[in-house]
Amino acid sequence: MTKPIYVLNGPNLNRLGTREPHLYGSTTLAEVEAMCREAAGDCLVAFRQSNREYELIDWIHEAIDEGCAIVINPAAFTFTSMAILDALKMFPGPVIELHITNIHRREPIYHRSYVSLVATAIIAGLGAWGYGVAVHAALELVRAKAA
Ligand code: DHK
Repeated sequence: MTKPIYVLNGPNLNRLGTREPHLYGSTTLAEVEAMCREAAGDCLVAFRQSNREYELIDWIHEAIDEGCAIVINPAAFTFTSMAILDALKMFPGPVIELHITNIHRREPIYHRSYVSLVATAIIAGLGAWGYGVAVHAALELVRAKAA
C-alpha cells in the first residue's frame, strides 16, 4: 500500500489512559498509535487527534487526496457532526467507524451516530484493541478492492 491509512481521533481522546478508565481503559493514545502502526505493517499510518471539529474535517479532506482508508473515532462528534458526515461522504475508500466502548450499551445520547450513515463498518466495544482490528479490516478491504 503506497497511500497511508488515516487514523483520526476526536475530542478528549488525548486524555486516554486517565479518562474514565472504567469505560475507556488505561491504554494511552500513544499506545493506541503504536498498536495501529504494528497492525498496519508496511502500510504508512497518518495518526491524528484533535479536540477541534474543523481539524478532523481538514484531515478527512487530506485523506480524500492522499489516503487509502480511514479509521475514525469521532468521539462526541459522532453524535453531533453533520460536517464530518458530509466530509466522509467524499472519501472514496473504506471508512471504519471505531468506538472503544459499545456505544449502543450506553446512555441513549450515544446511540445515534451520524458517521454510521456512511461508514463501511463499525467496531464498538473492543476497547483499545479495536483500533488494531479496525486497521487490519481497513487494509483488507483496500487489498480486496485492488485485487
Ligand atoms: C469516545 C468518546 O469520547 C465518547 O464521546 C463516545 C467513544 C464513545 C468511544 O467509545 O471511543 O461516546
